[in-house]
Amino acid sequence: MNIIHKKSWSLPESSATPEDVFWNRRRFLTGMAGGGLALGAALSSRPSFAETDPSAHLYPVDRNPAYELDRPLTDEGIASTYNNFYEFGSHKQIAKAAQKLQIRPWTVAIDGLVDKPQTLDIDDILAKMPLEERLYRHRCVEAWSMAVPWSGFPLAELVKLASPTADAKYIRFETFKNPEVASGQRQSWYPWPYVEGLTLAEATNELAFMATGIYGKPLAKQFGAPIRLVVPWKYGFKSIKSIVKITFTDQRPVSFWEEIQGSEYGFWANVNPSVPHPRWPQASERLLGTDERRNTLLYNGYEAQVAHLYKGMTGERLFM
Ligand SMILES: Nc1nc2c(c(=O)[nH]1)N[C@H]1C(S)=C(S)[C@@H](COP(=O)(O)O)O[C@H]1N2
Ligand SMILES: [Mo]
Repeated sequence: MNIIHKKSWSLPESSATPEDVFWNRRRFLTGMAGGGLALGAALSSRPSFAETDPSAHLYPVDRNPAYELDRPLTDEGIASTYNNFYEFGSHKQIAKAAQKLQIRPWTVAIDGLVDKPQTLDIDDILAKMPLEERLYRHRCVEAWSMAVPWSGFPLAELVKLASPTADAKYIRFETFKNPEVASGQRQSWYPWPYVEGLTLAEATNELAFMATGIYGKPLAKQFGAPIRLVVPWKYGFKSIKSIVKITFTDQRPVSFWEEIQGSEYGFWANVNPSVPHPRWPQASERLLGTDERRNTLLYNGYEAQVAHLYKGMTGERLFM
């Protein structure tokens, strides 16, 4: 996403570590460390960032066949090296920097309008929740898209566990804040921490998903480990990464991008090809890792599941 306060020292995409240099360096180092025998193994596949994740044994999980794609899955190597995670830089090549994030211990606080505020350990969440795999499309407002196999559980399950009071109407999600680890958070003109929000009706829609894994493994850090939101009918910025706090509230949350530029990034941000964004026409999208463009679909193709949520809403900017 382009930022209004573009500073002269912010990196253009082209000046970041190129993917190939990055991977070659890793292979080289792996080969050195493991000696000659390890070199062959290191060359045969890209190393997984998730190698030491304590939840690795939980994956892969069974795929829920209800969610089908109309396009091939995006290549894992490509999706893992083209990320938006402004905490680690305002460009796409943040995968390496994101490895500094410590994902254990990790807790998620649940507070606000709930029967009993509580702080949950990520491994307790993983043990309690019914993990499944879902193939979803992902559409960034920058007009690129991907199709990936998430692992995780329905957000509705977490809402049930939280037991919101009758007054709760929205959920506010918050990402970690640690400028020592996340250099992007030293850029003080951004309103850290990253915040996002949903209505309770959206959060309990069947599509709203908490991802803890991807490609049959725990989430690599650049994808927002150890737990992130996935709301595939909305522009990608709604799918907040590395969540530490979930607050039930009767006030509509103001999200990170909305606070920066509310005229461009609203609360609803539902995908709609016929509502152009000031920076990007939204009629079509580039399929990440290919030369293909496709026409963008209303609600990113999830109209049947979510259109009813917005029936009769007037005076709301539903598509920005
Ligand atoms: N905390 C946090 N969450 C975030 C972002 C971010 O910068 N910080 N970027 C968002 C945007 S714009 C997109 S498109 C997706 C990208 O997810 P991916 O890198 O896993 O493809 O994450 C979203 N979640
Ligand atoms: Mo995005």
